[in-house]
Amino acid sequence: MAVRSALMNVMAGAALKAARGLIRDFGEVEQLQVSIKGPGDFVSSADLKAEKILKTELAKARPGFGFVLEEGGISEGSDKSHRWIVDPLDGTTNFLHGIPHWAISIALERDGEIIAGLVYEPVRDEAFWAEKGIGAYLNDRRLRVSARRQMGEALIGTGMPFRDKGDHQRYLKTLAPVMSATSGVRRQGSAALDLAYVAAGRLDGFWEFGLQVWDIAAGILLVREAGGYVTDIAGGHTMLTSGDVLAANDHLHLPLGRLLKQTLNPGSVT
Ligand code: 2AM
Ligand code: CA
Repeated sequence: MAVRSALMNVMAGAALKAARGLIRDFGEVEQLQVSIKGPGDFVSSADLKAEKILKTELAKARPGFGFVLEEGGISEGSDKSHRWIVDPLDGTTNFLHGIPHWAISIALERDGEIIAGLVYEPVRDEAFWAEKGIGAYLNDRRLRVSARRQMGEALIGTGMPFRDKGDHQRYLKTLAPVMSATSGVRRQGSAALDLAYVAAGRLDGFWEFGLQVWDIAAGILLVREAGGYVTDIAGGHTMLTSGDVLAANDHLHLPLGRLLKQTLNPGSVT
């Protein structure tokens, strides 16, 4: 049985409290699908309420720490080494449409390094958590990335740009070769959960461009602590600034990276 640190207990406690409100609101969202106004404003307020609970609970337990909040932005704390990176509702579009695939993501950064991460999926009550040097867990079970070695057997997650966001042509270039090379591509709508699923071995890899730090900070630690690799698409370490992410198990990170690099930059890979 995994023994959570005091810190992880604080993170899990905050997530559980925020999740109770989100679950209640998610129940309402279904009813609102058929209303003329739709659930849009209702979901924005659910998101804000959850963020407020998370901020209050985390600040109560560790008063000096700073925050990077999806909705509330950056606030500095008296303790300059620590800050919480929080996405109160990752997968908002799913939530809005009544699709039960969304999560709360909380990461703790110490001196620029992520040392703890939690991605909590309230509908299935799945807490994916990791602490640096300690490992990754799903509830009480130790996680390990999948052992698949063949691209042809791999199931790969992704996130697509939408509306006027991101470079659609660049993304589409990367989609075609992954579709051909693998056993399937999934676009599930929550980057935090996609990374948690790579850590849990449900997905063998994942790539997306232009994500925000709160989408990925906890998930990156989860994948690494589960024995996987996370880089940007070129194999570098700019994920938290560029938002470009390539995560995979230890066998498939290299071939998947090659495939993506080759299509974006033909001639770059020998
Ligand atoms: P969010 O739900 O916190 O906004 C998936 O591609 C990622 O993009 C998610 O982590 C999601 O985070 C973000 N995203 C923002 N708006 C989106 C949209 N309209 N459709 C899909 N993903 C969106
Ligand atoms: Ca998000």
